[in-house]
Amino acid sequence: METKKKYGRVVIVGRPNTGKSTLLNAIMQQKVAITSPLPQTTRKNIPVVYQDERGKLLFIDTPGVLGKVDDLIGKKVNLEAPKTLNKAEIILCLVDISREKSEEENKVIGMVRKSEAKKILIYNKSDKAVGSKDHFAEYNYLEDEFDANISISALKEKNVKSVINTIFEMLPSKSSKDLREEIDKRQDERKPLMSMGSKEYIEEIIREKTYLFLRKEVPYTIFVEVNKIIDKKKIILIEATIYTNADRYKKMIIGKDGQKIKEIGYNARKELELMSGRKIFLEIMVNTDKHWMERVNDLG
Ligand SMILES: Nc1nc2c(ncn2[C@@H]2O[C@H](COP(=O)(O)OP(=O)(O)OP(=O)(O)O)[C@@H](O)[C@H]2O)c(=O)[nH]1
Ligand SMILES: [Mg+2]
Repeated sequence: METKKKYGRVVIVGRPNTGKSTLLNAIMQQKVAITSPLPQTTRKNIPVVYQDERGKLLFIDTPGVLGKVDDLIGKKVNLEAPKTLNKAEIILCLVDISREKSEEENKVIGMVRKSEAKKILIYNKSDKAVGSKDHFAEYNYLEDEFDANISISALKEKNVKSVINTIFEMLPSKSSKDLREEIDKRQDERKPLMSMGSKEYIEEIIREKTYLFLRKEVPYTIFVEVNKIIDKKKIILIEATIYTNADRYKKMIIGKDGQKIKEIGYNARKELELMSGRKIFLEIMVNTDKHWMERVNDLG
């Protein structure tokens, strides 16, 4: 007799920087989303299908929900997570137990509360918060509201398997035909997000490295576009542009004697070469475009 496979949509939410994308990468055992210590590194919802012998899960990584946003991009990004919540069978609500709970967690918890999905409270960064430095106690009151709670380290890949196990245990053994079709279709149409053929992949890697090397305010002002990918036999030539909305930011991205952009380019190239096993020549230009935030619909 054929055993029934389980299907489910699992949305990952939390305030910025709680480790949502790190967790998704750990679940998938490959980099499907960029990560950084800065808030709203993820700018749009990222759907990825996980599959094992038990069934298929459509994970959706969402941008962290900010309490207050002033700029246009922040506002757009903040609308992404709420779009997904009514489409979930299960919600993973991530909190960072190495830092104090704040109004931002309350905002996320308020959103999660409204959903009828099953809910798992995930205490992340357990590696960082030991003994008196952890903030578990601030969430204790929520445990009754959630269907499960799990303490993990997404970065050290500790207890990530028990997240997957709990999800499969929670899902009903029967799923609707629509749900199965939706997830199967997603799996078919989605090439690995992170593949060299993907313009989006290269753009995201360059954005990640820019976040890594620049001061806090600059990253929010940037948008990366790959202009050309030319596959020569021995080398792949890539031309990309980092757009920012003010000349002073452009100066910071380029750095003194071009030092910053060199660092960004070097690190992006190294990672792309590692992933593709190919030699890469990467040229990055930096341009000011005051209106990119209004122009851009796809936040990729
Ligand atoms: N020590 C520790 N650091 C972690 C852990 N998980 C994530 N981080 C770090 O926390 C930072 C934020 O991780 P992300 O995965 O980008 O966080 P996010 O929730 O996706 O953030 P946004 O996309 O901005 O909402 C990165 O520097 C990660 O390396 C963890 O379990 N332990
Ligand atoms: Mg993220």
